[in-house]
Amino acid sequence: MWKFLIFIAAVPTLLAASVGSTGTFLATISGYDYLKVQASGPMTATNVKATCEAAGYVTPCAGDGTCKWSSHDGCVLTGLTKCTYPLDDVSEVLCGKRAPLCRVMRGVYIFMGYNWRSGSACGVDGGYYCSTGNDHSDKYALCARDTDDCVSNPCWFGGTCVDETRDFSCVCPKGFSGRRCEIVAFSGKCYQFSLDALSGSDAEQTCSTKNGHLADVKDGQQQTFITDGIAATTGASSWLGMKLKPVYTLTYSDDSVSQGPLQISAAQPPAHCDLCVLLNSSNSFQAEPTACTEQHNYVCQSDVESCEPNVCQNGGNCTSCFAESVIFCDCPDGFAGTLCEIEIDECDSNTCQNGGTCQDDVNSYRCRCRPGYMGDNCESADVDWCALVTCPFDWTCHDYGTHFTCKAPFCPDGMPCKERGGSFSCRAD
Ligand SMILES: [Ca+2]
Ligand SMILES: [Ca+2]
Repeated sequence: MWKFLIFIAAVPTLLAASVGSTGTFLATISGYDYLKVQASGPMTATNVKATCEAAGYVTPCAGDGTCKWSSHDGCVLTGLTKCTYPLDDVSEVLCGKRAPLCRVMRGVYIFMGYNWRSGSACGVDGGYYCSTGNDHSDKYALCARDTDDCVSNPCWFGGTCVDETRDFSCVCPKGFSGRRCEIVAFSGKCYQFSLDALSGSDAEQTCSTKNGHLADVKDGQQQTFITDGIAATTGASSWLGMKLKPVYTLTYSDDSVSQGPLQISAAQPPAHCDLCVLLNSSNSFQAEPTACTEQHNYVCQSDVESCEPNVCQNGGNCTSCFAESVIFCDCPDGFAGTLCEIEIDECDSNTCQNGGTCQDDVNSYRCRCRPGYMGDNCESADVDWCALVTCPFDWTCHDYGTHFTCKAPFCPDGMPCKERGGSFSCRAD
């Protein structure tokens, strides 16, 4: 038992070492971390590459795809740009200087393909740059690893972030959509919380190109939803689709006069003719009249409509918003996925116990139990009741799984013979 536990505990340590905790971190440049890793043997291109790969990293190419020394197999175009002095991209971020002037870069060699100076790597060494790697041993290899793009928690509303190469994607909860799960259906409307800040009129324009408009607030529930939504995403002040007309009449985006619950904060409105309405983050998201020329985040709103055609599979109910740029599929029980394309495997979670086999069905499962077990999940022992009792006279025992009865030929139909306190009688209950 202890050996088993110790083995399990050791695995994460070994894994961590092989997928990139070795070396010294140097800098992060456009989605890649750069590290220097101790090498052993002559600083050839082959050795630099082998050192990076053994540490679980990739081998960055010197320069971009047009660079003569990058046009070889074996390296990854990570975004370095300086072909002739390929270590300068890193040193400039690290030290603000070229590589020979940056102490941490001393002895660092970069892969140059297999044809530069007989397969050498290029390094900063002994006052030379590029120093010929074939003539030096046991220095450092420049390696790179894709950064974790999920570190900043880019997915909103509980979306799950998936790290990708220089990018991320979000798996959104049901009822949410968009690159960062920023589009939400609520009470017959769709809302999109913006990722950027624009002037009031530009924000209005952006919403209308998506066949929507800046969000109005027409009831208290909607106001709470929008305020909570902003707080859960950007947390930034956001434009609403309402205007304050002289003399302080609040109107909706269709120019009708507001009847809703939105109260403009008591703060004195600034003296502008053109006043937009902002939910101010620094004032508990109270509505405030603000010059439309200011740049703020915003919330777009669109009606929820049915889809034409229905692209949801397996009988899913399809709704769309923002001119069908967003599709929501409401899946029947037992189905999942953006388009209800996944038939959920109810056997996935080891539902059948005691070695029972599971058969998946639509929104259900069945367990086939091994001999000696019973129950929906084979969770209970199948007691052989008839082996435990002796029925009196020539009555026969019937095992019903959870109970037994002794049946006598002379009990009337529907009245089995039952035991109570050691004596038997025909009873209907
Ligand atoms: Ca990444
Ligand atoms: Ca199923």
